[in-house]
Amino acid sequence: DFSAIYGKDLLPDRDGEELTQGFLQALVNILLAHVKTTFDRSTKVLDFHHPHQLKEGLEGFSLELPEQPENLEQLLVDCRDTLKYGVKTGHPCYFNQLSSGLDVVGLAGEWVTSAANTNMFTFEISPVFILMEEVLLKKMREKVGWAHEEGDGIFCPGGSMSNLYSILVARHRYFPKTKTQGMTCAPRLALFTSEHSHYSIRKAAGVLGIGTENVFLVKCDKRGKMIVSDLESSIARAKAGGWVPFYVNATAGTTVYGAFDPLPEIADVCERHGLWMHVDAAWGGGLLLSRRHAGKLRGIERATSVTWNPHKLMGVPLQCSAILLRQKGLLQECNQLCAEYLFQPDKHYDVTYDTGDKSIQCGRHVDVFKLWLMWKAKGSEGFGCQVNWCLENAEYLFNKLEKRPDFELVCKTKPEHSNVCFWYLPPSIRAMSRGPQRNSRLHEIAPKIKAAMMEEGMLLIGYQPLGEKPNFFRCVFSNPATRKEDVDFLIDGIVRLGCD
Ligand code: ABU
Repeated sequence: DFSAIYGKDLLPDRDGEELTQGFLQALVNILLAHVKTTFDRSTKVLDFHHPHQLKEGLEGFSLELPEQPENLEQLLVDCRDTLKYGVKTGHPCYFNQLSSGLDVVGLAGEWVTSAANTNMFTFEISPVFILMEEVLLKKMREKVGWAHEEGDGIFCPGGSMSNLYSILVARHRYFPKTKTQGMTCAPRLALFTSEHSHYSIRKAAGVLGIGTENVFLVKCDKRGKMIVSDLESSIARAKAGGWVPFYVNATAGTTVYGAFDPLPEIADVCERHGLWMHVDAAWGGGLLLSRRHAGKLRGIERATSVTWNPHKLMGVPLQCSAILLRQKGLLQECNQLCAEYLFQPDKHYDVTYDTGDKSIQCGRHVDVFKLWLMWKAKGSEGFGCQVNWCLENAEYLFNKLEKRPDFELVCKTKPEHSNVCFWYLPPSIRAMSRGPQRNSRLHEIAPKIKAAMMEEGMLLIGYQPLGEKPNFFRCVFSNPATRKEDVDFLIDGIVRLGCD
């Protein structure tokens, strides 16, 4: 019982050792219970409460901060309740986001990282983690197909940041004076990305002062793949209009459809026009570890930079994202500012390992250890099997839905990734003929089912509209805990909640 014990009684308090051990063991018990229930199919994915309900406080769980310290018993209750009212993203029936699952070794890695509580800016304070980052970046570049080049890269907070790095470094490569003089010394730059690509490309153009209006959105075919002839004509249109094209983003695994852009053809275009070719493989990068599926990224080896998120398909705990560069030195040159208080050149060790100045951040979280530990635990082969399993689940769902009259697939062809997009058609919709009226009714179905799903809590799946298409469900598989029985449960759940 910790009701008479306070934070000040723990280490470094002189007599705090035993209490610290007791408190942390009690916490570990809470965490273990969370891990166990995460994989328990009879438990809910979420215990939904509206924001105002959580803010008002629930059964002794208050978000308000006190003036006086609270005892450790209360803190343990708060830890338990924080997990209770959160979402179990590792639950086998959590299909909501590209990142899901709860890898136990990855979790152990995260705990070790938190206990180490250090920063990635210098070798001086992160000797082991800095070298692990080097090892991981090299391994990932090898998987991309750059084994024989020196290359570079950095782990950063998420795919959007990785994509931002790619544009920043590309601009530096062609217009290095922008580092010191800003956009006044650059022409009107144009960059190209498909209409199905991630919004982070446009966001980065805004952040970097290039401007979102200078991002040309290239058309996609009905499977969501970039149409290369439209890329060619967009480049020609930009040049004719006075823009200077410098960068093309190709996507390997689009966010909604999971489509792969035709990388070899895009590489040909980039070569012909002397453009930087980036591949956003945030979602698709994991396929490089699968012998069965790696061929879907053929052509990635011709890219100049690659975004790859191990926290997505590889199931590494959030967050873990890398930007990989084919050419060494550019990242440093682009971002280095040599702050004397951190990056002293006269340290007694090889200061090229003070890699923090390559980053646009100062402080940088250690995101590498959990990935390194998981790679040790699984090997590349194990990651490959995990990826295959996720794609088998997607194929199972696709095959089931294809045969059912109460569901309609958005893409009729077998999924290349683990995304399966579909509409549920309740009887009232099935009775309607196709057209705008049916579409506007159909648009309301997925949000209604999702609302009921959240209130009930047994499943979670996302939906969105896309272009002219009314709201449809997107099921994504990245959780190795998910089995065929969970896919069946998903289908039955949607029918149960949506049938009119
Ligand atoms: N790029 C963020 C992924 C969003 C999602 O999980 O759908």
